[in-house]
Amino acid sequence: MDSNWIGEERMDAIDLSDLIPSDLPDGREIVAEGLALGENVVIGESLYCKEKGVRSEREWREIARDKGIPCTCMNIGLSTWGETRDALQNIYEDALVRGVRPPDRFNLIAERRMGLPKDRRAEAPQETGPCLWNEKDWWELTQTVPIQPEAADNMIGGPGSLDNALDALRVGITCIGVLSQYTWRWPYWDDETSQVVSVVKAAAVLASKKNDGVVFDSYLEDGYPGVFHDYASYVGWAMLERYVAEDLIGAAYANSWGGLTQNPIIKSAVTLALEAVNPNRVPISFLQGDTIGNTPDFDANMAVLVNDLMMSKLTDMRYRLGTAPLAVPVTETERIPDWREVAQVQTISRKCEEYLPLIESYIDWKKIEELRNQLVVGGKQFFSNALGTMKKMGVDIADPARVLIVMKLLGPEKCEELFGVGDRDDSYLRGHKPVLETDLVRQTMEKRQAILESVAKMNPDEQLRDKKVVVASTDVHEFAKFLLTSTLESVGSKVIDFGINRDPEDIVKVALETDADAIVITTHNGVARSFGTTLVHSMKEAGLESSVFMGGVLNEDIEGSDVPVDVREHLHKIGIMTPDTVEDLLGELR
Ligand code: B12
Repeated sequence: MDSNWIGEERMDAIDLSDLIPSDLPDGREIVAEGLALGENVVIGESLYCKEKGVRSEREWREIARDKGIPCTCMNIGLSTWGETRDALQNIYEDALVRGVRPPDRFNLIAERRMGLPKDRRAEAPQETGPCLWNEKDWWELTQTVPIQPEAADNMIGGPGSLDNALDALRVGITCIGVLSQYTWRWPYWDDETSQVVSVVKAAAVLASKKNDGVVFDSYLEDGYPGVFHDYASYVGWAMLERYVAEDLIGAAYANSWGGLTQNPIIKSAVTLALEAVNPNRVPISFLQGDTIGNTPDFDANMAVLVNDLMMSKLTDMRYRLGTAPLAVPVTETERIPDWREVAQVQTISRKCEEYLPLIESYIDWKKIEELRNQLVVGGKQFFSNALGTMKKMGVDIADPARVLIVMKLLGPEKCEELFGVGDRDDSYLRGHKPVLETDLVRQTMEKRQAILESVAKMNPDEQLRDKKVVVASTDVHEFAKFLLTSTLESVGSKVIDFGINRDPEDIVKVALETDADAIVITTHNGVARSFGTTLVHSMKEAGLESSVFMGGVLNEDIEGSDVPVDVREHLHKIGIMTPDTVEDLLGELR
């Protein structure tokens, strides 16, 4: 065994304290500033809290938990806030007409620009989702219908975190996220220090309102867990986030998770493991429904939906978690769902509740608890590996800003390689045999195998060998990029993997530097048209003539449509090719 092993972990000469930017202020001072700022904030009253007679969503969840009242959640975010507001109204009225309880809460899936400081939003590239532009928009979040909002995507995590935390509290939103998104990069924003400072300060504002029931939420898969290979690492990561949010900043921290897991039994075990490392029992904000089991057959997706919902609800009921399962519309795999599609699955979700008492006592929970226990042991080990290593390497682990930035700059692969648990085994990508392999990684590896086999049958010829290809993702979605790079490598192309969250101008720079034959872009966030246009424009300016391919979700918000529309025709007009599959890409690359 070489001398670089720390416990079971290999350090490969990384010094974690070297990752800390020299301009990062003391995190404790940032917390003090945030706490002081929070003192002056008056929390508004939402229609939901008013109706329930509580001061915060958390207060109601604890009541619901004690009394066994099931809660539900939905994601919503159409092209503009106005359309989203009208959809909320429609969903609420639809539930009343159908005679089911309306949803308890919604996650506002705001557009990525909301993650930037207020004064930078108007000039930033538009993606899919609503932006809140003024005080009226914010107030309407809590005053349109008695469904409690979570200020979720792009609220806390980016450089605009502080602005959003203050606005959300003022209008009566008492659950605000998403801590894990601090690992994201926002378009044209590379100042890590100011981003982390804003997150820590916003978290401290929430900490100042902890006794009023305010909760700091984190949807785990938006951060590193979304690409971890082992569910034990999920649990360890959640412990790390909780350590920063609760122990170092003083906020009440909640997790939410679930979208990238298809197996309902595994989902139940992981949920219970997350609850077992939640000493203050802040209710898990929501359990996201499965988003990876769905296919283009929307009818078949009903089975995915109901299996997922039933097991989440049964787990919630049996263990009194006080969480809110989130029903995923059956069309979600293809597009942002409209209000009818959201209302449809909300009704199904409420109807499922009627079957819970009939089934619950027949389930062998012992097996699930055994799995939970293994994940808890693994998660605790991951947590202690991470903190122990940071401490040993001179990182001040009592400073929330330092702990966060080290974890961020380390990156998810290294993070799991170094701190991950499970027996050491180099035949696994991260160097450990996972305690429990994640569903998405398993699925992606199966897809990869299938593509590689079909490509091998195509007899890839000399023309593909030695082609220089830059591959990049415009956003956080990285599994397609992994499939693209591994397929291109398998046919001998020289791949320049430019990573995720890339701006068009930077891609052009790299293509020029490497004299690339082709640029291959994977994109999902509904920016395909503007991204492609800027890319082609930058290429022209730079005199670059590489061929360009795009794939993934090729749509964008267009005036007059409340959901993004297909933009392939436009891309073709400006010379961008859009092969349907990775195999087709090889054909067109030749
Ligand atoms: C996993 C996932 C995530 C994970 C990503 C984890 C990660 N580290 O990669 C998380 C939870 C972080 C996430 C976040 C978001 N997501 Co998401 N996500 C998905 C999901 C469920 C699966 C995508 C995936 O990885 N599939 C597996 C890969 C292997 O398949 P694939 O991407 O489809 O790629 C295949 C083909 O498309 C093709 N392909 C892909 N690219 C290319 C390129 C070329 C050149 C070629 C030839 C082929 C090709 O080849 C692949 C193999 O077959 C989809 C919904 C779905 N079920 O598809 C939504 C989805 C893509 N996400 C969506 C959105 C909106 C977001 C967010 C913006 C939401 C938000 N506001 O916060 C954020 C992104 C924020 C950011 N900073 O970028 C939307 C996009 C909607 C749209 N444009 O209409 C989708 C469709 C869900 C939805 N309906 O709302 N997401």
